[in-house]
Amino acid sequence: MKLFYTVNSPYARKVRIVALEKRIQIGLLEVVLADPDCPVKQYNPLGKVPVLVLPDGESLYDSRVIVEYLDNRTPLAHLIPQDLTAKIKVRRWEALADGVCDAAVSVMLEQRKPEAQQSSAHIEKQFDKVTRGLNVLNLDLAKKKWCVNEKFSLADIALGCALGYLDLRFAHLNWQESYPNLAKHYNVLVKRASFKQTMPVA
Ligand SMILES: N[C@@H](CCC(=O)N[C@@H](CS)C(=O)NCC(=O)O)C(=O)O
Repeated sequence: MKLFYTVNSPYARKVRIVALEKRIQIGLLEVVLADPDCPVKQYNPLGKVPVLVLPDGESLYDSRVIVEYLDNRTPLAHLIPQDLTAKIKVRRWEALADGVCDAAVSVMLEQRKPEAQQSSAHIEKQFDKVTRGLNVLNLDLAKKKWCVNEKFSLADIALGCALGYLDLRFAHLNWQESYPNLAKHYNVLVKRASFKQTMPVA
């Protein structure tokens, strides 16, 4: 199995952390999406990372499909609960954490445009999503040790990847100050080997 990824993609990081936590060996193929010869389009018509290519040549995307596939490859330490109620809770955390990333990525891309072409209305709308998302994540986490059912899961991984991405791209937001529950949880997550090994690179 090989994974097309970029070092700073929070979605690809989520997949890499799941593979590390589950001790599943995957070959990592770093790509540059802006490169006209970037091979990702051959495997994912949407041209996005992550893409997991299976030994039989089939390719899997997006990150949510890949993590479900990996989690079911081995019974070791399930990161997505088998019980439906718990599973839906975990996947909702993931949806919100990924959604915060979607909005943050959108701001980052807008801010990379020449200043005259940037839309401040677009940036404000996307930042509102980030803020509302963080608010809900912080309230839902409250003082709990883990996001769902007192057990480390994909919910914690997705949340950690979203927070790591905000640190990378928008350090000035200083989200740790406004969202103390998230800050405490993030400090625990970043001590895990899987998080350390996949830290984004400024
Ligand atoms: N929903 C997708 C999002 C993937 C995504 O947006 N990846 C970004 C990198 S962070 C990308 O490949 N962007 C290239 C593009 O949109 O053309 C997932 O969870 O895998």
